[in-house]
Amino acid sequence: MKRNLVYAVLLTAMLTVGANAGTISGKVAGVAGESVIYVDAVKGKTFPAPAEHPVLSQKSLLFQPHILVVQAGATVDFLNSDKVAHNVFWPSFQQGAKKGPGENLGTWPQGEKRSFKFDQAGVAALLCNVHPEMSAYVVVVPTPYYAVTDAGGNYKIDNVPNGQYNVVGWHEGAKMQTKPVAVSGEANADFSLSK
Ligand SMILES: [Cu+2]
Repeated sequence: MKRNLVYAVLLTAMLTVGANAGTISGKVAGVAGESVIYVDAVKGKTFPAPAEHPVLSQKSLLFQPHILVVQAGATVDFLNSDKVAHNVFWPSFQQGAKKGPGENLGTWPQGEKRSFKFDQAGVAALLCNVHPEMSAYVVVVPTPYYAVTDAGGNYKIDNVPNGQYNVVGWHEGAKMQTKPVAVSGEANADFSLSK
């Protein structure tokens, strides 16, 4: 009898946890290639900086990946995997409509890396001053609730606490778009992005 009661309490607790979070999914139209969709803020919550260092390589004369999404506070390792020297710089750091100063991390040879901590949300458009055709983006998002679209433009963000949010759609060639989304179970937000 006592044991059944414990099970009942546990089951209720598990169901309650599940019911307090949902998903945001949808489709991004109007653009080709990856878009980044993220929850802009969660009221009353701050998120600790992730401990792991995502890697953005310079490999085969490309930045890989082309779009790296990290949470604010993350340190990114820029690793040169080519036989030639590469440079990494970004002329500015875009935060919404505001343009902050950029950075130049310098130029370094094969096998070496430089690290940079992205404290604030925003977008760094990376360039290499040795190879003008190289370009990439570090998209620094303010919450752990983000996703990158698949080849069909679809995305899904899991485990979003129930609540009311602004969800942002970003694409390298388009204007950012923000949509209000209410999460209570499964929520949908489609975007149509353009220049
Ligand atoms: Cu280069």
